[in-house]
Amino acid sequence: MEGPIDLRSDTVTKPSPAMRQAMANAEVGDDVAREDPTVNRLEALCAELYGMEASLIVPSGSMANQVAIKTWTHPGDELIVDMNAHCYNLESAAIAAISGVQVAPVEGKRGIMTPEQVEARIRPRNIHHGPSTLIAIENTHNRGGGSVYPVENVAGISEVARRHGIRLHLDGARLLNACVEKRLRPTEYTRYCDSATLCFSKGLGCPVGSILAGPKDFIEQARRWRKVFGGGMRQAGILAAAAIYALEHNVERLAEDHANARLLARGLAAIDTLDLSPDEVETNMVFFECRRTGMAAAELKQRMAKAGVLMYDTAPHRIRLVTHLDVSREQILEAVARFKQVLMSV
Ligand code: TLP
Repeated sequence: MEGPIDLRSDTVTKPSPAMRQAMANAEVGDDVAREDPTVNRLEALCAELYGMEASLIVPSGSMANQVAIKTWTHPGDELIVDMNAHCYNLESAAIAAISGVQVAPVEGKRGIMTPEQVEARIRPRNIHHGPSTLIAIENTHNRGGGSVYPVENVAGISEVARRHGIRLHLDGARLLNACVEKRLRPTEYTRYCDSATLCFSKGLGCPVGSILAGPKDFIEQARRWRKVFGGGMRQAGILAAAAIYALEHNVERLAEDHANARLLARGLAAIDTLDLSPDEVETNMVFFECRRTGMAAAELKQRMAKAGVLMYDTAPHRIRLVTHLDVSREQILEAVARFKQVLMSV
């Protein structure tokens, strides 16, 4: 087996020869002038996929979320999110730095908030408070363990949002993982949301690119903020071609990543000193606690790297492993075997 088994993230996937071919063949133009036919095709396709009026290509999932937050809010507003949300924890404090918005965090269960929890965080409209103007949910939820939002929760949160005149944004970086797992169309989630994202450079295997979808006038304003952020791209059709290729070829196969994650979780759960419940693995992420190995997560990560298995530590005793299209079932079994070797030699 060549090279390390890279389970750090599905962001590490590399474009396949066929995807590169699609990129090489892309018809391109200047997308800032809206003249790139392949970008225009991707944006139309994604608007349709999400059942929304329009969509906008951006370089990253972080930019998709932050452009959405900037477009929906004003400085001094409040955004209600789960306390472990990516947009709040892992986007370099952009909510504060770029939008001047304060976060009202909710303690969700595996990243999933209930409508009641969200409603309890909505500020009364008076001089002492910044208005709650936006709610953001994440599906699948990264730090929640790759958890899938139940449609009832999304519907309930949307009902609360509408009743209070608040917008609902969906960080759908991995929405297609949720859809493939639950056999749902994306619109069964997005119909409840005012805006939603999708990332192509995660499980879908593209080198760069995300999409932000929403109503036409929102996307027009978002297009301006994208330019302000420095995200206006020129011959981006090369990237859009990869995304179109991924939508055509790499969606259904996400089920293989989920099966591999379950296999990995069962293998790791059989190791006495690792704490995890395979039942909690819903999509392509596996988290475990390593306290009983006697090692901090950073040390275990280093030892495993030496043994040729890469992963991220996400807390002092917590490790995350992610399956994706560049790791095979065989490599998953090999990774479990290497965990056993490393932990037996401690
Ligand atoms: N997540 C990355 C890292 O930032 C942790 C990963 O390896 O999982 N939303 C969600 C739910 C994400 O998981 C990520 C990336 C993003 C947004 C941001 O996407 P990028 O990295 O393209 O800015």
